[in-house]
Amino acid sequence: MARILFAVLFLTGQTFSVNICNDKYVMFSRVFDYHFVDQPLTWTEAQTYCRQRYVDLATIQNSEEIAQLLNTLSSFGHASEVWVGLFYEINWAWSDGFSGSGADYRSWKTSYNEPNFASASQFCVCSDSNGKWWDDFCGNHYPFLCENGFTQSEAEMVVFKTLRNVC
Ligand SMILES: [Ca+2]
Repeated sequence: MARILFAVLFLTGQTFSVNICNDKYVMFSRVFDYHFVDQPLTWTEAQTYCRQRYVDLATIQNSEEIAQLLNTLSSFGHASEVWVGLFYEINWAWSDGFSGSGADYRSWKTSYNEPNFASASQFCVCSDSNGKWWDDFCGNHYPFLCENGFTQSEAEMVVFKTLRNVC
């Protein structure tokens, strides 16, 4: 069982570690794909939609996932902005709570001086069809990108349940 799980988790390149039986296990996390939802909603409404039907709004942790995002959007012929899971609340954070390797990856649209917290009230993040991000008003309505699969915490729980009888 554990071997199968590790094989599945190995499909991504990102790691996290868990401590079980006084041993430290380095795990591969976040097996997922993106789902484009062509329905303009506020960021919070989009978050609720993704959590009800998939896992959460999309987390993006490296340039390969930017490429995956762009492939998803182009496959739908979508060439404008979408909400992703990044938001600001004291610090930047991902909607799914992901905090592992790559959680601090950013693809800001620096040519527009983003993020600029315009009007001191832009706390939710859009990506354009080139994979560049900016902060925007959370109450704006945009299509959005959900993710489906294991989040880090879910993967940790599966690994823990799999290994705890080994001790
Ligand atoms: Ca902005």
